[in-house]
Amino acid sequence: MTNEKILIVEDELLIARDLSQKLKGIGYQIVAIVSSGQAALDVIDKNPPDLVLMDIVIKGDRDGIDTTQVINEKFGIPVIYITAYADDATLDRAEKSGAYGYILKPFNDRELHASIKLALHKAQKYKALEYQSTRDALTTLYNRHYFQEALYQERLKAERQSSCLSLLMLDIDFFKRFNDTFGHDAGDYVLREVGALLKRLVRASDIVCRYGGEEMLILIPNCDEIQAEVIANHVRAECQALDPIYQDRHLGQITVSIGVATFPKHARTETALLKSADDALYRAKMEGRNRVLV
Ligand code: GH3
Ligand code: MG
Ligand code: MG
Ligand code: MG
Ligand code: MG
Repeated sequence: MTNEKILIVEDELLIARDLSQKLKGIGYQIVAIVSSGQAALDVIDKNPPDLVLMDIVIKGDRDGIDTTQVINEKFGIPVIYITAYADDATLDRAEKSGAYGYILKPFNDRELHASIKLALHKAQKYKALEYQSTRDALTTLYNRHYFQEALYQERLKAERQSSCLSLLMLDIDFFKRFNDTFGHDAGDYVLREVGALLKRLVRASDIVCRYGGEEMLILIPNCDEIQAEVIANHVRAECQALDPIYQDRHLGQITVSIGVATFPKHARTETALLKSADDALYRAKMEGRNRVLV
């Protein structure tokens, strides 16, 4: 049984009902039947389906292709067109909209079923690839590549909204000791534990990344340097409280040093912000580690 959720966008009620019956018969759940682009976006926002079947000529000022473009950009949910239109101009627009398929009415049941299965499979694969390409494999934190893009976007947003954006650069103190004393696997375990702790401590809008070997970044939107220093000290204290145990051995305390920098107070570009946090981290190390400096 499949049980994936499908949204039907179709302005001809008889066709929509017939389609809905067919799909239920094969084992899919129908999230809703709607007849306009706006209604489709509203449903997706509240109860995202796994797939959308999209008529091209529908009610409202957005047609199926424009709606698909929005779904593709904002939600990344696969869309298959169900339409009677196969003229060149329509096909050309459809091709550029990021859809996963194009089925002509009247439907052939087997073709419909096959297209849905292929699209769902492709979407799942795409999602897995997207996850892999944005994450660090050891800690599952975001990777450096993803972070660069996020930093750019968040800096633009902060500029637009005249808000602050804080960056915490964290480095585990004497990390080499864990490797040297307990082995590389124990060192890996420490990295995963610290990564998991950071994820637990931050809000959903914050971005945590593994920047290098034992260096991690936390990007906090709407946060000035005073709040950032408080958060950084909380992170530092929680790391120290971890007491990691690996293969029945206490690995000892983890302490970290953290450098803090805030946009726009300390720097106005991504590069300068990273440099400013790195400088503060360097000073924290020089002044004895296990501390936060701004
Ligand atoms: P400091 O307080 O100055 O930061 O000292 P440190 O020992 O933490 O710093 P250093 O940069 O000298 O050592 C970092 C070590 O991290 C060196 C490298 O072998 C190790 N490392 C980097 N990536 C990984 C990893 O993925 N797993 C493990 N186990 N070790 C790693
Ligand atoms: Mg129609
Ligand atoms: Mg180092
Ligand atoms: Mg270190
Ligand atoms: Mg380091």
